[in-house]
Amino acid sequence: GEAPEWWRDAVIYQVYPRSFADGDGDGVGDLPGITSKLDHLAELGVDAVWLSPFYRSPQKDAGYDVADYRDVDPLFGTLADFDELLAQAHARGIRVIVDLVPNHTSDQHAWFQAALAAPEGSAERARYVFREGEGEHGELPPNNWQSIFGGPAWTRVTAGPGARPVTGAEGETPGQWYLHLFDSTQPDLAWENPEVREEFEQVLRFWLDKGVDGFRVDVAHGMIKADGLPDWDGTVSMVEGTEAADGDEETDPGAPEDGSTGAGNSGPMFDQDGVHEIYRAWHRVLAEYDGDRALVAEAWVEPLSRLARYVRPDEMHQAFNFSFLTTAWSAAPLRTVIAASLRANDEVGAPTTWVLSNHDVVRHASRLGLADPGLRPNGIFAHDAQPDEVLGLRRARAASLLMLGLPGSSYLYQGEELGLPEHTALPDDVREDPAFFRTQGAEAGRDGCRIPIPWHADADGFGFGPSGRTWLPQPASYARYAADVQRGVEGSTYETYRTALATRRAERLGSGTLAWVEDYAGSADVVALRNRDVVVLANLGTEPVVLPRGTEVLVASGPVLTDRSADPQVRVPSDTTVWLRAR
Ligand code: TEU
Repeated sequence: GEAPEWWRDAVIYQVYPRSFADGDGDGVGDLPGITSKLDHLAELGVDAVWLSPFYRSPQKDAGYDVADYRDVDPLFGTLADFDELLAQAHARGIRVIVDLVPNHTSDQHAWFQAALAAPEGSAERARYVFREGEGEHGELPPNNWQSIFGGPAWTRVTAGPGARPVTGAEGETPGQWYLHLFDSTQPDLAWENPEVREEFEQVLRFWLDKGVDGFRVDVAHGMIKADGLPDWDGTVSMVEGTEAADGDEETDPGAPEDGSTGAGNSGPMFDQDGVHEIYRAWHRVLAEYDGDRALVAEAWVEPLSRLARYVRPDEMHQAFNFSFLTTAWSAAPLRTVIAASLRANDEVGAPTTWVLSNHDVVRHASRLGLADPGLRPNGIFAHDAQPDEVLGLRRARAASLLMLGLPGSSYLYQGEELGLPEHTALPDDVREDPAFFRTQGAEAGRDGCRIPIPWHADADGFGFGPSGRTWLPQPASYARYAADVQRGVEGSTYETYRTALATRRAERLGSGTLAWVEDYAGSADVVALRNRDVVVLANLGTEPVVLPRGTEVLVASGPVLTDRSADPQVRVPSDTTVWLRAR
């Protein structure tokens, strides 16, 4: 291709199709809606988009429950709509990455339906993880694993061919159990089975032949489970949080040198050595195609040196750095995690892949506005406190400008370029996330970060689509964040992102190298680094940082203060990041 290994320094924008733009007026976003907004993305200046799943699906987990990997769900359009989106994106120089969900299928997938129809021990059942139960009558699940959405990771079905989930009805004969690390409608595939491997290679080829530029691989640290499926007493639930989540301790000043934050999943269901063989095979499939197609791992693995195994030269190309996402808004831990990421990735020759928000976590504009300065690990999935919206936005812009100034690739989540906060007041009866229904926790569930995008402040549904309908209600405050009230307005969040992306490209920051700058501020609460000819300085302290006279500010995440003298002195306020011309 004309841009070799384009992904190394790319800015990639996550589109969550059901909430980006609605083309047909049913209140749910769709592929034609995305196509109609490609000019917004071109103007913003991103290199690529990653599309969350749009495949045929009963939508029990918003499309992460795939019933047919080779077709578009009618909710989102048709395969022809996809081809049009791809062509229109490519015409604008925007690459397209699609989501691959290999850990599990939908229970409506033809394979799972065939597995239920077939007897125990059949080839159809062997594509999934069916097991006999424990206890005298198999009445206990095969092991003690819990689902990430809460509750047991096993569901029992009736005995023999034509099985259905056991309901406890009269005359039912209970039989085997099947494994699901997520919802019971998301049965885990058996990746030891060569048939499963072959099928997914064909799925990769189907989309590669269409011309996609890569895949985001869902739960890339799942798939292979430890031999014998041993019991495990650790916590995997995304909503109950980890032990550290329960305490009120402040951010640990002695945070581990390896940058770990508690974001990693461990246990016999995650990060098993066997997954790497799968990625080596996929790497070879992608390498048969031109244009440097890429694989990005969604792997909640720590420490960063362990995560780097996913991006060895013959495996994936990128892996989201969730340790960075979960780091508190505090200078010392940020410096530590940045250094640890770059170190671990340099060792394998891979770029670090930064991200601050996605469709699974509380938007960073709200997360960083929580009173507790040391982000509780479960604050990324759910929170019960009311975030300070002004403080949150200020910090979010500062955090984003810090991220975009780092070498490597960065992912943006739709709406963060508008500064959107989380919807923290969704009524329970409109929520759709299965993670919420299984736990009924206050503010648990991920719907609040999946609200339809406000395009026009004055239109019904803030211009999400032609009918004004939106599948989730938007907070009234979204009028302030609509794209049309920010476009062309100096200092708006949108224009700040746009300037940052243009400057990042002009200065080639994505392919630069980092050197820490010690002398700029002398404050322990400042993160300052040099990348090529730019100094990135984030002030996380409470006092303004005064810059040497004559310093040229290239981009600022918020207003900077200048005195009235002839040779004005710039002061960088609290919770602000600036990019400066290095001298
Ligand atoms: O997410 C995997 C997932 O749930 C992690 O974010 C999880 O929360 C973490 O490992 C807990 O520590 C992916 C998708 O992004 C998500 O939307 C899906 O619900 C999930 O897989 C199932 O496909």
